[in-house]
Amino acid sequence: MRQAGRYLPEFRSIRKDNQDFIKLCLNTKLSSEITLQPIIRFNFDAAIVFSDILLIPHALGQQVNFKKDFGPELQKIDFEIFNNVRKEDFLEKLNPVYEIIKETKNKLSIDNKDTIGFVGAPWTLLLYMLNRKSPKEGNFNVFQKDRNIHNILDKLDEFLKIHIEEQIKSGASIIQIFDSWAGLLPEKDLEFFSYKPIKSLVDFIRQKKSISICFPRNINNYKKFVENVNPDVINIDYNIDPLIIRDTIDITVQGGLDPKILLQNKDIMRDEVTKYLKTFDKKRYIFNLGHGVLPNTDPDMVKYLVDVVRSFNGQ
Ligand code: 1CP
Repeated sequence: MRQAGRYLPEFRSIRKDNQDFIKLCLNTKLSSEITLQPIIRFNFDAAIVFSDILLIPHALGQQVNFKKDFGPELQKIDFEIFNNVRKEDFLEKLNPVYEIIKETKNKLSIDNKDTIGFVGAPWTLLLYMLNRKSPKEGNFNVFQKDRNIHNILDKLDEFLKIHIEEQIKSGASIIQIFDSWAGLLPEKDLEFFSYKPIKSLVDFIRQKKSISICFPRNINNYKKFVENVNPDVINIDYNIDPLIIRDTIDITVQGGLDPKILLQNKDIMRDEVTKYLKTFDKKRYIFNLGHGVLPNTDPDMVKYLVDVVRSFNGQ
């Protein structure tokens, strides 16, 4: 959940000198350093590789720019290029990501910590690729009938598997699948756009003897998602009541805490963190947030949060 994010001064300092975000993600030396920054500072149990879900459209020939105070901006898909991308060229473009994972794994294996690789879910990527900017302002329904949808989803399935396999080969022991915009789908479309394409990736990850964590942000029915997709771990968002999750879901649960809680004082934060830990005390639970750390978070609050989690004794 955005471990490096924008709240760490050591990240911001590198970012200031590297305005081109995609280029930074493909800079092995700097991205390896960024991946380890939060581990050095907080001693988290696992590191998520510093990269981005939008490197996939980039590697499929669609130009992506991250604009200051705006977010990602994508050029129109050129289907002449998109339909003819070769596996070798895709892997060559993304090779720095695999190098970052190898380097991270080498450094972390001494401490027995996992390296987490990740991909965006097909629906979330499709949305960015067709909407060409963040869908947070709405207006995404306009392309529900776009005739290219099947073609794009098929390509994403093929190339996301290539990307997942290479991350596993490079040393990622867990793959997290971010369906950040699953919550925008009406109930009737969840099966086609979210469950089915994610299940294909989850099955693939299992076949490769790795572990999958799914994050279908803001959906109403996590039980149905888990029944349909069958991932190893489900990461919940902060809008869902953890008690409902505890009582309806049997697989390992991760996350949930609202990142805004880290903007409160330490006492409030300790109570909220403890609420999650107590709720899942008798279950398999991985503490994490319900979405990324916010840019205006004080790193000391993250440090305190780790202390609270580590010292929890079930009382
Ligand atoms: O520690 C880390 O930072 C981990 C690496 C990581 C991950 C796992 C980054 C770096 N991005 C992601 C995933 C990601 N990227 C998601 C899924 C998780 C989520 O919902 O947050 C999404 C939707 C993106 C797309 C993206 N990347 C956006 C658009 C968000 C929106 O509102 O539509 C933006 C702004 C980014 C930039 C980005 N990616 C990562 C960082 C640290 C940043 C911020 C960079 C900066 O502004 O300096």
